[in-house]
Amino acid sequence: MHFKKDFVFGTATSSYQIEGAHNEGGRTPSIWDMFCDIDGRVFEKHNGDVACDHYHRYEEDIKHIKKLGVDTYRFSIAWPRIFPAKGEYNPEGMAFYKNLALCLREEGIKPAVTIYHWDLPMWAHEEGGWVNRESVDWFLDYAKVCFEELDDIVDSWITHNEPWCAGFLGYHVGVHAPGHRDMNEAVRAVHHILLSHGKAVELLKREMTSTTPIGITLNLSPMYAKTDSANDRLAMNNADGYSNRWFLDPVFKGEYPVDMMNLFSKYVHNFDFIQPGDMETISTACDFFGINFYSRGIVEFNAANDFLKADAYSDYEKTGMGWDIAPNEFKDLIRRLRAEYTDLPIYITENGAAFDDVLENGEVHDDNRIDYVRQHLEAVSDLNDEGMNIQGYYLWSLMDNFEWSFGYEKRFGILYIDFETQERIWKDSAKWYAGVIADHKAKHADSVEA
Ligand code: IFM
Repeated sequence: MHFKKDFVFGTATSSYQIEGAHNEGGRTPSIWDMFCDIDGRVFEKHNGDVACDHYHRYEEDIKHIKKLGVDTYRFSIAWPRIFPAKGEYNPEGMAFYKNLALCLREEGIKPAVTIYHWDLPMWAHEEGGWVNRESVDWFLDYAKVCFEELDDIVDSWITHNEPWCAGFLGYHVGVHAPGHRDMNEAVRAVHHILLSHGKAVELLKREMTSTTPIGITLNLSPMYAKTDSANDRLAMNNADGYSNRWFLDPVFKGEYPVDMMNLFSKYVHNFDFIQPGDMETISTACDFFGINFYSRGIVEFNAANDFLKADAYSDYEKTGMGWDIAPNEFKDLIRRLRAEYTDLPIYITENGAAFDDVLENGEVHDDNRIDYVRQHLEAVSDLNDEGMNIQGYYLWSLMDNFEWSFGYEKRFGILYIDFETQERIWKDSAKWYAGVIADHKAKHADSVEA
């Protein structure tokens, strides 16, 4: 594999998954604190109260990031640290992220900042959360103060991480906070999340005339039909609509896919929450497009399912999450995005894998993770040879962390966390990734060409 000189290597985390300090610095609870507290929602009732204690150990963590040699580090801001109550700005919360960004910069690491990675403040949830259109204004107040305070020390902004999870997993499937199971709510929540994205882009670029690049990150899974039958192809189309097109079409084409509106209309009796001008706002031009890729989907027809689809058996090798390892399908996805949606520079804002790591004599030999990342980096390299313009890659994740409803049971990190002692231990994958980056830099050290 080979990359142009200015290709950026990074690693990523998110606030609730690593910070801990749940009741310090003025922070109030988010929907995830509430969700973790409900019996049966999160593996062994784990929560983010302490997590990786990154809030107190961020300086140590930056040393690890520096040692990896990455160009950039992606983290998210916890909304309840910034607005612990409605309309109440908390400078102490902002100070944490300012320090973090400044320390990263001092080490020559570019901060890539996600504004929303799922920790909605409880005060917002109590007023209807994302289902309430006012959430767009609350988000804008929050984004505005982030831009005002941090724009000069941030290298790129991501408005939202994976609206599919925040919207559909949170309000339709119910396996993420707030744990609702209501399609009507989910479709409205997604709309308001996307609208808040568009408005934040307008705010930064038009009103504040900032030149800092801004984009959105979608998690996308290419879908395949189990067989070529008309039924399975229908299932594939619906799965693709639910996971991918419901987000891609509004962001890049300014419209929701009509076939999916039709399908959703069994639960969503009117679409009057889509107000004049909304779709133009949602499709406001961004500077880049962030993609989180983990796996593909393979589906078959199932008449008993609301959307006429069900996951089908696949004989692919799997990660510890049971997800198919599918670098070729990742290539299909990127080619399709280029053909059907956008010419924007692409960043892979997350890619990585959980495996059942074993810590033995202070070492973790995670060859499976190395293979996974290598295969996807090779795919990026091949795609760029085809002219796909992928400008960077963020490995998920810097360290083992709170994997949402799976708690600490699933480990995605390249640093192993001993959650008893908070010791950070380099897995083989971290050493390998550092080597890939060092080789890349050495290769380009003297070259002037891109
Ligand atoms: O841990 C998550 C992350 O928060 C969002 N993208 C997927 C990761 C792995 O499930």
